[in-house]
Formats: sequence, C-alpha cells, structure tokens
Amino acid sequence: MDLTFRWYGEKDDPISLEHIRQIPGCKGVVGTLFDIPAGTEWPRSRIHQLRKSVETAGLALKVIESVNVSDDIKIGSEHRDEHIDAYIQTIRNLAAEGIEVICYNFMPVFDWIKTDLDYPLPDGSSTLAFIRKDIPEDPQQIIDAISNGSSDFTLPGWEPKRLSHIKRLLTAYAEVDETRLRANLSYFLKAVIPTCEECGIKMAIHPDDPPYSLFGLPRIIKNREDLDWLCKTVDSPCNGITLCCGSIAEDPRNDVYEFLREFTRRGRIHFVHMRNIRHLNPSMPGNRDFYESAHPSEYGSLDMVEMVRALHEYGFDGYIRPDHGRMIWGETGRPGYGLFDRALGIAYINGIWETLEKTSATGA
Ligand code: DNO
Repeated sequence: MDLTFRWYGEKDDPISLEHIRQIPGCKGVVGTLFDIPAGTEWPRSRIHQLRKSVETAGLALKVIESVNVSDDIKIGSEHRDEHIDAYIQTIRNLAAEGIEVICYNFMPVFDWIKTDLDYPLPDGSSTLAFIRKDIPEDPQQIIDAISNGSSDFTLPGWEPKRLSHIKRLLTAYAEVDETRLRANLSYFLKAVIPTCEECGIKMAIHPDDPPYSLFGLPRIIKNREDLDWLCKTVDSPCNGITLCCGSIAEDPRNDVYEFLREFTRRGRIHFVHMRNIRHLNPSMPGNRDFYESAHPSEYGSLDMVEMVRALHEYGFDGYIRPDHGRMIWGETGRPGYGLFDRALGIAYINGIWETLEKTSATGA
C-alpha cells in the first residue's frame, strides 16, 4: 500500500511538490494534465515532463486522476470511436512512462456534486457539504454556485468551457437512460481493457457522487450491484475500482466496509479515496445530507479503522489518497484540496496502517 496526494500540476496547484514531499508517509503524487480536454490524446512528452518534475521532488507518479472520458463516449455519439482511439493512445503513453492506475468516472455531465464548498464547522474550519434542499431546479444555478465558490480555481469535473454549453449537453443526454449509459460504458471498457492488459495499466472507475440521480441524469456506479456488474462486464483484473469511501457511504444503504472487503478480496480495488463524512439528521428517513468531516472516526459517521482494516485484512497493495480535506489554519485554496488537512489525513491513515501491520505480525 502506498499513500499518495492529489496534485494538479505546477500551473494549476498552489501547493508545491516540495511541501508534499514533507508529508510523512506520502510516497507519491496522483497527477493529471488538467488542461487537456477529454477526447484528446495525452502526448507522451507532456506525461514525461510531469513524471520528471514529480520524481525530481523525490516522489513517484503511478496514478493519474483523471483521464476524463468524453461526453461523446458516454452518450455514444458518432465521435466516440475517435475519442476511444485517443484514450487508447493515452493509455499506451501513460504506460510507457510507468503509470500503473488510471482513475476515471462515467458520470454524465457533472462529476461530483456538492451544494456548499465552504460549510462552516464549529471549530472554525470549513468543508464541503451536500444539502438536498439546496439543489436548484435549474442546473445552471449549481454551475454558477460552484464557480463562484471555488475562489478562481477550476474544480475537477467542472470545466467552465464544457459546462458553458449545459443546455446542449443536457439535450444530448436526453435519450441516455441507465441501460444506454451502461451499454456505453461496456462498449468503452471492451475497447480499452485489452490495451490495458497488454501494457499493464489498471482502470479504476470512481463511483457516482452522490450515488443517486440528480437533474434526471442516469447514475450507474452507485451500489454493490453496479460494482458487481462493472467487474463482470469485462472480467479482467485491469477493469477495477477507485473505492471512494465517502461517495459510497453517502447512501447509508451502502455498506462501505463490506464493499472494501469484498472488492479487495476480488483484486478489483486499485485505488482508494479515504474520507470521513458526517450524516446530518441520520434518523430522518431517506435523508442523505452530509458534510465532509476531519478524517478521524470521532468526527464523522464512518469508522476509519474498520475501513483501513478491511483493506489490510485482504492484502490491499494498491494506492490510497486522503480525499478532500477541510480548510484549516487560515489556508485558502482549491476547495477540498488544501495542504494541511489532507496531510493530517495521510498521517492518520498511515498510523492506522502501521498499527495493523504490527499487531497482525505479532498476532496481538
Ligand atoms: C472530486 C473527485 C472526482 C474524481 C473523478 C474521477 O473531488 O473525487 O472529481 O476525481 O470523479 O474521475
């Protein structure tokens, strides 16, 4: 298991590689080429440059988050084969630079959705939150809210250029129901997984966040059945999962501990986003509002030791990154992606892992 830290690149991230290197236990960076639009090949020279800068800082670059899948592929438009060809070439280029895991998602239009990027907590920090009643009727309003709340940073999955055509995009998805979206994901995987097998890259799908439909858009990676379907649709160890604990646990019917155990046992979890969330009013039937808490168990609704134990018990040997962090100690930056709280997250996860290693070795 290696702990990693998401980094958006020299031009796009206020956090430096030098600072990331000083986080105890952090072995690598989860990188991206943020400026390349979905559907376009990532040139090998750009990947090489990124790898060199990460390695020069004493860190490893083994995971990419994300190589985004274009809307044309998700919709199944006439351009999808062209875009899939570019994706396949990107896989080859990444493999040639030593990348092992590609995190991606198959969520239509919107990647993750939160209603508040600056939700105040009693200790004076702030965090991301999802309050159902604050989801507007008009999707343009959520685009504006996210863009206004993100302090001039582009957030992953919320590319202003792509979303500037929101009406056109939603119309293009009008015919895409769950069945069709599933068929399109299957088509994509059948096309790319043979290349992954050939060059040793693992695809790791990110679950839907939140794990249910909003704005009438289909959601197909939201529960145990969906993950089972994914594994079976192309039955290859290269066709795997980014187990985002927070996204899965947002629906209290999902048993995140069981998912971690089951899919690690099956060798299908290649990457984990570790985060804790606190459900708001959990006793209210059907209520799935929550905020992203500090990592330690006592602050949220999830038992972090049990989550790490599930991975440890089944010999997880992939990559973990702390997921979003709160903004603490006066830090400002890309919401969810500051330095301090995520660094605390790594230290905490590392401590749990070391304890499990030592106690399991001595049988304590
Ligand atoms: C949010 C992230 C997602 C994730 C993508 C993967 O902060 O967890 O944007 O990177 O869904 O493609």
